Amino acid sequence: MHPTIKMTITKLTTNMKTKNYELVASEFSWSISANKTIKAWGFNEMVPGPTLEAEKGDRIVVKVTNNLQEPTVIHWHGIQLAAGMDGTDSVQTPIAPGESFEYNFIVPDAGTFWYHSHQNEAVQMERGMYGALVVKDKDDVLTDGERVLMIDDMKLTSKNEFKQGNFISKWVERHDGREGSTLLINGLENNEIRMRAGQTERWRIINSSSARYFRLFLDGTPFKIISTDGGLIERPVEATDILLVPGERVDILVGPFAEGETFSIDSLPYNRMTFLKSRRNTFASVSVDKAAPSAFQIPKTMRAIAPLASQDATPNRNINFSVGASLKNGIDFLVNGETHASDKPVRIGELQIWEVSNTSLMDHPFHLHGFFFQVLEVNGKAPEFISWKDTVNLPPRSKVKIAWIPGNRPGSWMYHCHILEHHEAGMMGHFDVVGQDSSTANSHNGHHHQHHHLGAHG
Ligand SMILES: [Cu+2]
Repeated sequence: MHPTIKMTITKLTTNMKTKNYELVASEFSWSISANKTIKAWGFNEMVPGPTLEAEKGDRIVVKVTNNLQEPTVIHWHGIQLAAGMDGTDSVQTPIAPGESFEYNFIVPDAGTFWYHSHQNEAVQMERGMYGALVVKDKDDVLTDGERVLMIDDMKLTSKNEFKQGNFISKWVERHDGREGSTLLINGLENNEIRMRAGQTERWRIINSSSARYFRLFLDGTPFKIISTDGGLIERPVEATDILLVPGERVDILVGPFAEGETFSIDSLPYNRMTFLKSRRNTFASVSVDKAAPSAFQIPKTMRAIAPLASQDATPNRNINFSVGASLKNGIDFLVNGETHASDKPVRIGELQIWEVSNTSLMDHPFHLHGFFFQVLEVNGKAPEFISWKDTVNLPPRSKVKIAWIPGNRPGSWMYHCHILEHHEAGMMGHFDVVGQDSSTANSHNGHHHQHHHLGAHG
């Protein structure tokens, strides 16, 4: 072995720590504002659940106990882990009421990730079954403070209940995804954030809503984008608004401000071609207290990201998201013309160039489990900056080309629309990551089909 390689391995092993966590899923009362209490479902009686923290390279062991009345399973959104730990009903038996399951994995990347229910999602996540997972790195940007902001909305009755409503509102929910007028940041309505003057903070923003497209706007105050789904980008990018689709994350630098300044955290209208019209909404307010010293430092280049392929690379797979009429359901949400589609396997180490087309007339957030990709182009146009992603928006009638390389983590994986109602209605594809022996692929595919029908999708 080459001496420098050996040294690196030794260093990684000695620095690695194990972080132990316990999450208990249950129903509990949660106050979203002074006189609004809901029957939430969540972790450790909090909405969101506790923020789990680790350093890049650490091992995380999380014992999840299910005290709900129905099975659940926990997905670690954005973590490049082994297939068996991905937390879907394709790779594990859901955790039955009263049972526990221990998730055990290494977090190989620094960034803003999250965990959430991947079972009966449109109900379990709507009620609060999510939390943040923050992975830090010693080479991170040095700021004066960090916050995690988890965006959500809830559709509640006048009695603060989660009723689905009549036939028409059910149909609208199936079509649009469930959006509600109760707007939450970190489980609270009209959340008030206080900053110190003269300081610059890192905000890790996670869109954990069922279907809402959150177009972040700080009253016109410019901010700097420094990180996306898969961690730091190359250089900070200044912006006054950014779209976060369900499942997506962005980290921004905010400040410095002068004492006494105030502004709101808004979502600007975004027309995703739904029945319900999008409006500008206020989610929270920020006020600036007296000054505190700043240690903020940022390098010109935060990290280098090598492109996996050129923009004109030829796709080796085409995937189509569409919506079709259905006698049984009125409307079906399809991948390659099927609900809960089976897609071909991919081989470890083989560059994937996927063209994902959306032939429907509405937007869909495409999420790939377990691996990061780079967006090469959207409708023939390269993105503004290179970044690592696990979730990307597919605008209506669009073609999005992505590149990624399957790492050495064989097993069952999936991609799907992150509008939970669309996912549940079938807008997903299963595929296997396989080694050189193609016989593995066939046996895994058979397993998929069987498992899919046993699962809780139907
Ligand atoms: Cu969708």
